[in-house]
Amino acid sequence: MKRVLTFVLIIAAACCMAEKAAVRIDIDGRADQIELKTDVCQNVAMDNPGWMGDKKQFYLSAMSKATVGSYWKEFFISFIPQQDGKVRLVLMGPWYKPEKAEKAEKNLPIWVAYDNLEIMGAEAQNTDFELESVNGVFDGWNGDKANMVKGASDAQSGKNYIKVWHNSPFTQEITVQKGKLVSIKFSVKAIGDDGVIVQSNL
Ligand SMILES: [Ca+2]
Repeated sequence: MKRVLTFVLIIAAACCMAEKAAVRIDIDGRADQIELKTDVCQNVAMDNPGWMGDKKQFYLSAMSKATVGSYWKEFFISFIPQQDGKVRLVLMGPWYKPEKAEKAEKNLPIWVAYDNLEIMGAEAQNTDFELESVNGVFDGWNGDKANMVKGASDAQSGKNYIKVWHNSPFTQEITVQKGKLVSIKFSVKAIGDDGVIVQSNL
């Protein structure tokens, strides 16, 4: 009976995952000890997260206020670095574990797609994911090649974008300046369970 119930719970969790898709972007300034202060955001709440403890002033975490659907939606975040240096931009999905999951169980994938980042006030590369480097990953980015979506008719801009989840992000180091506002406009949509693209915008 218990096995059957567990199976039912797993199926129930899998069916709901695409509906739980949300923006999760972190800005990590710990390596260069760059303090980060949040500024204006749209459709997203961003702060220095308490779970980062005594490093939280070097870290920002942004989550969308509502879930995102299978159509592209635009978001905006901005922050002010308090020192010169590099910060790591981390594009991922929300942390998720079903309420009834055992403590030892790992969090589960909620896949989210990102495209067409417009970054002002910082030096960044290939923010539309249209350029590929010699090692086969989108130029300027670190991430799993399997998370690259190429030649897609449903890209928000161009032909490429990325799909990521909490434990499989795409990241890039961007160069920032003390006191200079950094703003990032970007588009996000949900991807089906298991990272499968279920619906196009066309
Ligand atoms: Ca693109």
